Amino acid sequence: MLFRKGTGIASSEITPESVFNQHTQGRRRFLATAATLGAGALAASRLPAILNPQSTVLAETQKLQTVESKYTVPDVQTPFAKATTYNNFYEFGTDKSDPAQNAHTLQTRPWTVQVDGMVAKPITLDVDSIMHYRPIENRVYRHRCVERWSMVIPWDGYSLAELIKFCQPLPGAKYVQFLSKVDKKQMPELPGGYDWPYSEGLRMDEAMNPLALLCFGCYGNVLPNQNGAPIRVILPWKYGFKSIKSIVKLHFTDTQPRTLWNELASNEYGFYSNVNPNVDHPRWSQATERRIDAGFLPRTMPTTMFNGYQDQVAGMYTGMDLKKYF
Ligand SMILES: Nc1nc2c(c(=O)[nH]1)N[C@H]1C(S)=C(S)[C@@H](COP(=O)(O)O)O[C@H]1N2
Ligand SMILES: [Mo]
Repeated sequence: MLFRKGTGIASSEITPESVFNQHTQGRRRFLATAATLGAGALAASRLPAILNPQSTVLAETQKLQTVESKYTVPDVQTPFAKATTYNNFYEFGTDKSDPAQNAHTLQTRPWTVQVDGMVAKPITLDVDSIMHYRPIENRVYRHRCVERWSMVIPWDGYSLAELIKFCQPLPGAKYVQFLSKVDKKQMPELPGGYDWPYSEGLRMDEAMNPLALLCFGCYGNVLPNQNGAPIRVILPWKYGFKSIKSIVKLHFTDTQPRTLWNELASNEYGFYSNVNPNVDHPRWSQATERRIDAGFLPRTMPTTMFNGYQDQVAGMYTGMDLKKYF
């Protein structure tokens, strides 16, 4: 079976070899994927620039086996071609079109995620063992960038809470910090002026909320590099920058962790950054958004509180002044 319950990542000090031996199926799929990517690169070079890079050439072997999710919204979806060519992934350049052009240099295997800080047992996990730990749900989520555009994307993963429970944070752990990969060799466009690696953080109750998705794919396939392969989080009630890509570390702590954007401009990017039409960004209103979906032209629509996820998340913030804790 692809999906192992319970003990899936329990046996882990984890080298790629030992994981592949435990997860024969995963190993076969990985080898097949690696082979296909080589062929895909050739095919992609014959496609028009807008369809580049190889992520648009999706082979059967890159498909994820997913189950239905109760968290799906009914909105019209953003086409794959738009969700994979209009990205923010500054490690590969600051223009929206840069990641699709440049992120092919990211090496997504072997890949490990280090878990440390206030946990019962610090551990390093192989990304394939994490991916096979729980059934993968296909969740269509609203995705709202602080820059006022929004998309509706089917993401594939399972609740971050499952991994956190596995990690056994100590009772005193109040926050979890995430760090992205940084490697100048794989990221020749890495811009100066930022305190790399990309970092983000969540309060523990936010991280444990079932809407917080640990994400391995989109549109039923493994994540294209430009969307944060091989592992990222998706937090649909927060502005997009909280949804950190290409994660290599989870750090549990009792103090609010640093985050890249918060440190760079704390007046513009708060720690919480919940979608809130009533609290403007200092340089623009957040009351509306430009929805990029299947339509020929983007549509402007009102932004809703918590991006429309009030029922699931508002309770975590009762009594908090959301203008102060923006
Ligand atoms: N490591 C990393 N993660 C990141 C970013 C980034 O630049 N680097 N950009 C963020 C921002 S601003 C947004 S809007 C989303 C975009 O995700 P998408 O390109 O998959 O739509 O990723 C977030 N995660
Ligand atoms: Mo963003």
